[in-house]
Amino acid sequence: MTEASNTPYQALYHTMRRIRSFEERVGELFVRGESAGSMLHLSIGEEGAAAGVGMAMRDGDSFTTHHRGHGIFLARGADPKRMMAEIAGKESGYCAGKGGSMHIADMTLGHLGANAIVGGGIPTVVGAGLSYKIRKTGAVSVAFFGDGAMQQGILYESMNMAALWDLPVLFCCINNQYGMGTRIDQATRSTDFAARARAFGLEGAMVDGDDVGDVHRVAGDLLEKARDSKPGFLSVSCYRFFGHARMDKSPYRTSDEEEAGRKRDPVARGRQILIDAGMAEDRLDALDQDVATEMDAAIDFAVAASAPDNDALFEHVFDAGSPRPEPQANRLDRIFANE
Ligand SMILES: Cc1ncc(C[n+]2csc(CCOP(=O)(O)OP(=O)(O)O)c2C)c(N)n1
Ligand SMILES: [Mg+2]
Repeated sequence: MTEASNTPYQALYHTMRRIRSFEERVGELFVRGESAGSMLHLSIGEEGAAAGVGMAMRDGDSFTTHHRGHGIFLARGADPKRMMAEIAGKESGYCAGKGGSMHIADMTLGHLGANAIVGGGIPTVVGAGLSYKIRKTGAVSVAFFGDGAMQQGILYESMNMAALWDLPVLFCCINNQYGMGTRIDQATRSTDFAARARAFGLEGAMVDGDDVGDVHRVAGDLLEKARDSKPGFLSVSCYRFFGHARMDKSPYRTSDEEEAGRKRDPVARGRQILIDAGMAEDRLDALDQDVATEMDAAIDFAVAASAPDNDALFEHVFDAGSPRPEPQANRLDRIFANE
């Protein structure tokens, strides 16, 4: 049990396990040649951040994510089948296959959009927060981003405005120690990110992402303050287990470092905490098996789903009635048919 809300620890563990299993199958989707593109950024190792913060949020809260956002969306209630279908570029995906891994959005679940531009999703939550404040909805908007965004000016403009206008906003940095191949200490002289946030007048905290209970408690406190017009900043420290994206074998890291980093495993630690608290291992095994079955069904669904029609490509992109370009695929079909 954590202090900030009554989410049981088992539910936090379950969400982390679902994220881990989902991401493993995203990797599989890619190897099977079924993903839409190769730029798949897995959040394995970061489950404590996604589950801890995501589950401390409430219905009606909103969020944006960076390019490594699958786990955050799952923690906020995403259907893994529709997510996997989106990553496979299929019609039944959240954005009809047009967004893919890095541009998933769903307004009904408060997902205001994943964004591939480092820091790009951050100012959106300031706008959302301003709207909640004016309309007195009681909701909070959370920006999730990586440590790479800590060196982006857009973050500081957004933090300044949120603090100045007392907006119900939380800035959440998932510090996985790397921005692509650059380790954080090669990108900045100061890694005390909370101090930077405090300098802007925000509540600021840093927490270890290995312990999902801690993340959940600290995030819950900051979210309640944000709801009360005291915007905040939380940095969650963790280790990116694998390369930046699926094609990256991390030649810039030693195997010793990776071995040590992967010991910072929030899922393994969560399991051990439940065992220590008296949960039987066979119950945990059964829970893990249920999750595996759920995620197997998600990948099966995505692989079997149909691709969108070529003609659907420009739907929701161009105004209805305006002339649309011809899809390249239609043009190629015509050329090959004439050969
Ligand atoms: C403005 C901008 N600059 C550079 C890039 C290229 N790029 C994509 S991801 C990335 C690293 C991001 O690192 P971080 O924010 O720590 O997120 P992580 O990948 O570690 O989750 C970079 C530099 C980009 N997408 N946008
Ligand atoms: Mg990073």
